[in-house]
Amino acid sequence: MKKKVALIFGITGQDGAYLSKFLLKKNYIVYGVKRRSSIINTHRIDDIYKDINSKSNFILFYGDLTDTSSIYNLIKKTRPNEVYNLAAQSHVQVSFEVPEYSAEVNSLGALRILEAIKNLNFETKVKFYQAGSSEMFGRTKDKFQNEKTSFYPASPYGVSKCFAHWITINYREAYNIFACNGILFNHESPIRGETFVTRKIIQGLIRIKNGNQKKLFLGNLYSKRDWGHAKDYVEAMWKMLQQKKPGDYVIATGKTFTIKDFVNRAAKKIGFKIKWVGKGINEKAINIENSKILIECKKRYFRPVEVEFLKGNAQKAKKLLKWSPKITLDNLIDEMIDHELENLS
Ligand code: NAP
Ligand code: G4F
Repeated sequence: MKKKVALIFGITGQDGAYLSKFLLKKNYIVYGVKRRSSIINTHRIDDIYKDINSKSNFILFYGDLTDTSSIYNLIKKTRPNEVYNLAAQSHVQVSFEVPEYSAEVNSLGALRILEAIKNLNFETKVKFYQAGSSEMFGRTKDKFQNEKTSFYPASPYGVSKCFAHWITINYREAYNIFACNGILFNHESPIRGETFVTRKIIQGLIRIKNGNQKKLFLGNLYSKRDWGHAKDYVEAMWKMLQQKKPGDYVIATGKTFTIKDFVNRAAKKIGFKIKWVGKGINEKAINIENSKILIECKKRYFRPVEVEFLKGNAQKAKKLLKWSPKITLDNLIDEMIDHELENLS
């Protein structure tokens, strides 16, 4: 049987790496789009090249979501059955500093891919996955967010993802493209970017434990996030594209925790006994064993507007995709700690 072909934008990112491995196991040919950078940026997928069985089905090309011709040429050249748009300026706080660039990549990038799929008009329909985000719910007051919850984005990133979401629906309805939006809640892993809060906390605490860092500086400790594992979430992306009809799906665990809860769990597992003192920007975590400050809050890590509360309801995915998360928050934290310790040794 002819192998299916997937083209992944954002292959060098966290989800790109997990999705590549997932699809290669399913016997796909995986083409990935990486952007040019001044240092090698493929560390998350380098292990695929070391695996002799995967190597020949895994090919990378240069391209960029800000470059229409590269997108068009790559889709034309690779003739994919499935296109996954995982590429983005994905950091919410950074999007306040580079709002125009964030919109250029996250909003217009999705449009450029859809335009290429529409104009190339291959005989075999190309299926399209758009990486949407729970950030689109932003300042919602709903206690659980599902596919019917109204968007109220609270950052240039969130707004840019709303455009991508709606343009995906628009191209599905206007041009009958098999296009799906995943509305994914936060998902983490040992290869999560180092400036996202979960990885930052675990890396920081382990460095302090080993005497390589003095303190960890954080921002808002009281926002709540619904954290899952990237490995579970890429499976949901694939499942969306295997359905008879295209649709939009919330992917979440349905559980929510504060940043402080996450710190407490991670600190305990790493072997710290901590107590919290002070309030607001002056709140600190103290290491009980030596009375030293372990964590402090810093103004620069607070956002101009915060998404205070995210908790997803993934009942639709459970029912139609037969998807539910397998990895718990505690298992995720254990895996992230083990990975960090392994890296150090
Ligand atoms: P990530 O680790 O930040 O990866 C983003 C990827 O996009 C990287 O490969 C990056 O390349 C690439 N990229 C950035 N700008 C690009 C451009 N102009 N042209 C081409 N590629 C570009 O993000 P992730 O956590 O894997 O998330 C994947 C997608 O899901 C993103 O769209 C994100 O916004 C969305 N999402 C993530 C979460 C989450 O919790 N992880 C939740 C909801 C939605 P470099 O490696 O060169 O930087
Ligand atoms: O880890 P974060 O930066 O993730 P955030 O903002 O929720 O965005 C991530 O998840 C979205 C899905 O909802 C994705 F679409 C997006 O691409 C990205 O993957 O921050 C989580 C929370 C925030 O409330 C933030 O204010 O942690 C708080 N926080 C507190 N101190 C911090 C810090 N966040 C970061 N990055 N760094 C801090 O020092």
